[in-house]
Amino acid sequence: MSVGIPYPQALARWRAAAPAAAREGALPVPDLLRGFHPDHRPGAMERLAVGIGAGLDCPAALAALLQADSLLEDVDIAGAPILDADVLVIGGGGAGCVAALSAARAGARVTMATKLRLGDGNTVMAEGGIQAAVGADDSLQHHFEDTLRAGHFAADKALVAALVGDGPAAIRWLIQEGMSFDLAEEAGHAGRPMGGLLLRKKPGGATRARLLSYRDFTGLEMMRALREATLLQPGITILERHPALELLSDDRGRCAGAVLHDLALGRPVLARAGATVLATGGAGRLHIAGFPTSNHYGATADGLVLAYRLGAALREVDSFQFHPTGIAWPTHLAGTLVSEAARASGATLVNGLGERFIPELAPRDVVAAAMLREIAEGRGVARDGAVGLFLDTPGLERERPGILRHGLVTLTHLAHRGGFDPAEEPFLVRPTLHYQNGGVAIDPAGRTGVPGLLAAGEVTGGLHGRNRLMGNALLELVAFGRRAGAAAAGAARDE
Ligand code: MEZ
Repeated sequence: MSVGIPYPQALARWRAAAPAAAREGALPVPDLLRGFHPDHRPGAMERLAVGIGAGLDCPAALAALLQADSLLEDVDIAGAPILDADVLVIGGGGAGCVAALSAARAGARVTMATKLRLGDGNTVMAEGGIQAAVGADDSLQHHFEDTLRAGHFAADKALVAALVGDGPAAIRWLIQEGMSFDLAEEAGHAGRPMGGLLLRKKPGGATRARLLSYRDFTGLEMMRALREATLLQPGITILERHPALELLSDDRGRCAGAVLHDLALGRPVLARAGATVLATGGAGRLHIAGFPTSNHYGATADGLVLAYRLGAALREVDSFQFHPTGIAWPTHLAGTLVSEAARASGATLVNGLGERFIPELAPRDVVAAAMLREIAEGRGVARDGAVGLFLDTPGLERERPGILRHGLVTLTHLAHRGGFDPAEEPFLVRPTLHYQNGGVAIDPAGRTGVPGLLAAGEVTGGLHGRNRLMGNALLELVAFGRRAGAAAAGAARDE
C-alpha cells in the first residue's frame, strides 16, 4: 500500500520550498539523488516496482494470453468470405499506415485490417515529439549512442543503426506527406538547411537537442497526416473493425494471411496475402502490475500473441516503460499523460516535503523508479485517495513567460476539465504504463523469423532494449513501417 503526506501539509511545504529551488535550478536536498544516478542500474526493489525484470520471464497477464487456446476454436470459418491481396497489414495506427503506404507505392495490392478505427493507436500518445539527428551540432553517432545507452545496451545495434540512419529522411518524408512541425523562427529562413529551420528541444536521456515537435500534439498531427495519405492512396483496401483472430500459414510454413473477424457483420473473413505485416502496437491495456496506462483501448498484446503462435521469436517482453508523468490527481484523469515536453521546458517534480529528488531529464526508467521510491518511502502527496508527486509548472510560467509553451497546453486544457486553476492547485503525477519495450524479434528489413511475416512499430522488440528514448517510437514507426512495407511488397512479388 502506498503512503503519502496529506495534501494540505505537502502543499504548504511545496509553496515554501519548491519555487525558490526551481528559480535557482538547484535541488534542495543534500543527498541529491538518494542513491540514484543517471547511470544507475535499477536494483531488485525498483525492478519489481518498475516492472523491468525481477526474474520474471514474462508478466503473468501476457504469459496467460500467450498460452491461451486459439480463438479459432469458437469460429466457423467454412463459408467465410475470402479476400486476396499481395500484402496484408494488420493494425491501423502509425506503423500500419506507413507500412501500407510503402507497400502500395511499391506496387502491391494491400488489405489493411484494423481492430478499431483507422488512426486509433498509441501514435497519438507520443505528444512531445520525434527524435531525428538533423541539427548541425548533432550526428547519427550521437543519436545511436543515446539510444543504446538509454536501453541499457540491450538493443540490437543493427536495428538502432537503421533507425537513426533513416531519421533525417523520415522527417523530410513526413513533411512531404503534409505533417506540420514547429519552426525555430517565424520568418527569414529561405534556403536554410532543415536542421536550422525546425525547433529542437532536448529530451530526457539525450545528449543533444534533437526533439522535433508540433505543439503538444506531435503524434496526433503525425497520425492526421498519415491517415489522410492512407485514405487517398490507390491500392489500399481498408477494413475497419476487423480484429485478427489468428495468422494463417501455408504448407511450407509461410505466413499466408490471417483470419479476421468482421465486427459489424459478426462473421469471420479469410484475408489471404503473399506477405503480412503486423503493426498491432503494444500491451499497455493489460495494466501490467496494476498500473494505470496512457495507452488506447486497443493496446492488448494482440500482435505478440498472433506472432508467437505462428512460431516467431519474442524478446524483452518482460520490459515495459513507465512514463513518469501520468496524472494521479485529479483522480478521474488517472493515467492521462503529461508530455515529457513539460519537463524538457522546465517543469519540476516535487515530493511532499517540498523537495526535488531527481534530475527531471534523466532517462525515463530512472525518473520513474525515483518517483516510485519517493512514494513507497512515504514522501508522496496523498489527496482524495490518490498518492503522487507535484508537477510544478505554473510558478515557472509566471516568472519566465513562454518557457512552458510545450507540455502546458495539455495541462491547461486538463485543468479546465478538472475545474481548477493549475497555478493554485498543482497536478499530482505518478508513473503510468506507457510503452512495450520488447516484442517480436525483427531484422532491419522488418522480417520476423517466420517467412512471409513482417512487423513494424511497438509490436516489435530489439530496437529499444530495456528502455526507450522519448520520440524514438515516432521515428521507429516511420523508419520501420517504410522498411517492412517495402520488404513485404518484395516478398509478395517473389512468391
Ligand atoms: O515518445 C514518447 O513516448 C513521447 C514523445 C511522450 C511524451 O512525453 O510526449
